[in-house]
Amino acid sequence: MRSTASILHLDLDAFFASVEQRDKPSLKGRPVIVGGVGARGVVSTASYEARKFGVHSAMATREARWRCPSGAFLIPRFDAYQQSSRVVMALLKQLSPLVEPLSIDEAFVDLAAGEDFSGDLDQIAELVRKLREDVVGQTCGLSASVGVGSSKFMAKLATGMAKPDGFKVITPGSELEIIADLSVKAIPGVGEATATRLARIAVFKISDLRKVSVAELEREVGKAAAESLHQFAFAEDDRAVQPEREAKSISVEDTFEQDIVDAAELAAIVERDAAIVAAKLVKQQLFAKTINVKIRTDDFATITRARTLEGSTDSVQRIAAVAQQLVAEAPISGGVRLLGVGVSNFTMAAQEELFFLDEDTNPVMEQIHFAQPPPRRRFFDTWMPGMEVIHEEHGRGWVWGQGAGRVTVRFESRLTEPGPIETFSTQDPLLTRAPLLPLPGDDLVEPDDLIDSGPFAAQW
Ligand code: TTP
Ligand code: MG
Repeated sequence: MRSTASILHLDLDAFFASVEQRDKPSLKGRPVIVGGVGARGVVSTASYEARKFGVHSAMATREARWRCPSGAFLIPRFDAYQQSSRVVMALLKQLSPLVEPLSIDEAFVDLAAGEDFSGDLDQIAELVRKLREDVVGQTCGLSASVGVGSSKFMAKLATGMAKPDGFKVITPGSELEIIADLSVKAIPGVGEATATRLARIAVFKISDLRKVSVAELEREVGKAAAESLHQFAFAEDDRAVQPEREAKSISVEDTFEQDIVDAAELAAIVERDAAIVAAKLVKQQLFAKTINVKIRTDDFATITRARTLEGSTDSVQRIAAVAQQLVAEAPISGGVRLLGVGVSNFTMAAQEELFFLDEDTNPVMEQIHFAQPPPRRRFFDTWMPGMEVIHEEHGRGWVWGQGAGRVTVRFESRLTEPGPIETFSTQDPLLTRAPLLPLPGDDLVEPDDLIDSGPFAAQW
């Protein structure tokens, strides 16, 4: 913990859903659910309006439809999310060279490394006000919640308290009191499994943790975890903000002569790939935070799934375990034609993961491309709800739904008022996919941030 509130944490509000509401004016103020729309789809996120119906990330889309039948269910548009993410990250880099992205919509900033930072609370409030205003302006309307505190732990906690669309500083000196009554699950890396073990020794709140000895904790959670739990309980957290070295990735992939269906065989291939990737990391003296897999199924859908760790690693076992889990959870019904393992989000020092007890609970980012439909498939399979399209006569719009050879499009965009709905044949030659509209903040993004290096780059 530092003496000033110099660590800032930013997280965009209902990110994917907010981008959709921004780009589809008729969805403003309405429940929007972004995610897989197929029978086995999973919700990526829900707008705050949809959350009132109990819909949340990682819920089966089927259940979400049942809970919120009036919701708009849309597939993710990763290129649009990545565009806005880059703009926000560029704004953060204006505050300080030390920016550590945690996921597509979340980052830490070490304000003390920026110019003229005094730690004065009025100065911080003004800086954050301007930042949040710039996020709205440069992304055409997205809102960010921001937390500031004396450590990463405090800053992220503050963001949680500020959500949605808010700002909160945990003032230096108030840390111990603020966290005392929180559940131990507020501590970074503590999930259900650790919480259950702690409950066995009557530790539920952070203040309970302070009363037990490290020795007693050790018996429940092991040595490394016990020590850091104890430190977090006293708000001791000196973790540095670690900027990414470069926006790069390392990956390896194979295409198989015959589709593979056997899960054990897939797991073995993943392990071999993980070893290759880990060796490259070691050679370059890098550690990766994000592990991803790429799978092409027998129907030519390409699925990429990624998970970001609490820490960073170059361990074969760790990479293999996460990648195997990602493959095991992927919606593969038939055989697998191509399989790849990749890592990205590099740091130069290992950031030790504090808790291995828990299952990996960080969100999985999933992207399914239908860009290469198999020749047998008919053209209309590529019209998915939410896609942006252009009709030569009606202009820009987005796919509302399709079925029985018809596709329904609502003609509106970020630049228009809510617009009318028209229906066409799915084979209408005047209807095509639309390119992204530019954002004011595109100019802030350094060309280097756009370099596409390897098959997994530009994932989000
Ligand atoms: P979050 O920041 O966790 O969620 P959010 O931005 O939608 O909502 P809020 O922060 O206001 O609570 O995740 C950022 C994006 O990452 C989210 O919009 C969609 C994606 N995501 C997934 O794809 N799967 C998941 O399980 C989660 C949690 C997020
Ligand atoms: Mg968010």
